Amino acid sequence: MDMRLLAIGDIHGYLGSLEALLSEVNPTPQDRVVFLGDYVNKGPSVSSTVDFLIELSRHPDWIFLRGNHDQMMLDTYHDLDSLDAWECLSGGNPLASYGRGSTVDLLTRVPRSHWKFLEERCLDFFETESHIFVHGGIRPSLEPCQEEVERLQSMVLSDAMPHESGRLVVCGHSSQATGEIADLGHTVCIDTGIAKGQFLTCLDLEDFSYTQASEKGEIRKGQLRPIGSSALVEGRKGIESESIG
Ligand SMILES: [Mn+2]
Repeated sequence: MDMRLLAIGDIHGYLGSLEALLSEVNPTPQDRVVFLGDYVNKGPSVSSTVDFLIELSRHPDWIFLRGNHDQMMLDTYHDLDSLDAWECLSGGNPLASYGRGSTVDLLTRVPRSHWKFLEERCLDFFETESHIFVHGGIRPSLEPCQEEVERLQSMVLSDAMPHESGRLVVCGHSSQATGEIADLGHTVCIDTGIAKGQFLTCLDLEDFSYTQASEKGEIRKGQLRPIGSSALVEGRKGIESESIG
């Protein structure tokens, strides 16, 4: 089998869904897997999710992006001024899976390996000749390395425009309450709302097949675009048809 290019959406501490998804997709070390970020907050198993991701990060070519929730956790670690905003964003005690106590107390219980993973192993973006991977979004005229980190992490899908490079932008962050992938032609959002009772998604960017797992580990599969679609050509078609008028 050829190497696959796979993207996985916002996990938010739903380890069971991630395990179910990976056992179905069964990525090999030859596949390139891009995790789009937001590993923490909301879900039941944040701590064990990060442990699991650290294990996966031994694959040297697998990519882990840093989402805005992951960034808030790091920000709070470095400066407690971010605490209120982080707790508000998480909708509760974001570190409940690390033990009992206040968020401030639990910050000291987060293993060093978790901070190291979030800080050093995670990236703000990843790009190929045909794709740009970000957690949130990117402005159309900027290369990813030129874009502000805050925008890469937090831009919303409703602000997405066709990237001037013609590359397909693959993002998470803007959770789709329907559980369906949002395909704008030029941008594909695969945050399919696992934290809202929907699905965690893995999209294969070579053939546009996808696999989803629910919180209970139920699997469903589908085809986002016809087999044989090219990211670059389809993206450009999208740009032409959308820029009219
Ligand atoms: Mn996010």
